[in-house]
Amino acid sequence: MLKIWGRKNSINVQKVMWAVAELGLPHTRIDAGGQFGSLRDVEYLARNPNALIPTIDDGGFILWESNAIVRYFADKHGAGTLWPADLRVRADADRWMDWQATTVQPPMRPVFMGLIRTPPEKRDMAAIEASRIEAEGVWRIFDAYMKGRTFVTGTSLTMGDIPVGCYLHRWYGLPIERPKLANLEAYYARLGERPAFRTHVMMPLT
Ligand SMILES: N[C@@H](CCC(=O)N[C@@H](CS)C(=O)NCC(=O)O)C(=O)O
Repeated sequence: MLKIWGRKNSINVQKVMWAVAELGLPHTRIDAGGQFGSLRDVEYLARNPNALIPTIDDGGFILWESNAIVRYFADKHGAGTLWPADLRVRADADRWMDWQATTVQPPMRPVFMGLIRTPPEKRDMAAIEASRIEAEGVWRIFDAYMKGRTFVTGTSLTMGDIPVGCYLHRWYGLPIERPKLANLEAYYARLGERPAFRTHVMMPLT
């Protein structure tokens, strides 16, 4: 049985759980990280020397890095759905997954950590606002791209939607000022129609 280590409220675990639910894969999830600890246990470090979640064990094959795990499941179980058959569509999906990791995550992290995981008296509001402005610029790029599109690569959900979709929930869940971006909002609402997204991603930010 597929094993997944990681607490439910971790955005990187949410990517994996959303993919697993879209694909209907039997699995066991083991709470780890955050209040559950155990990431520095010898057994966990042997699986993932970064002491981070998520990590999976698929029949003895150990993998970490959330986007790599989503790609692995998509390739293994999602031919023609999460894993587009066409090379160029797949490259497009892949591109937006890398874009989340390299472009969305850096400005989003300080806003999330500052407002959700830092007590009010310890917040650096100027730094949080600078990152919020930067994140807004990044979401404007995606809003423009999504004009006329249903999902990231076209008319159906692929692996390319998963990382960016998780971060979009975070963007809309943060107690911040946001511009009205119609394509982004419509896309977020569309993701919210999916049971797998609602169950594994659409939870309060903690
Ligand atoms: N690039 C890694 C980042 C993993 C990561 O930063 N995980 C965070 C949770 S989102 C973590 O393990 N934090 C320590 C903890 O939860 O105790 C990935 O995408 O899997």
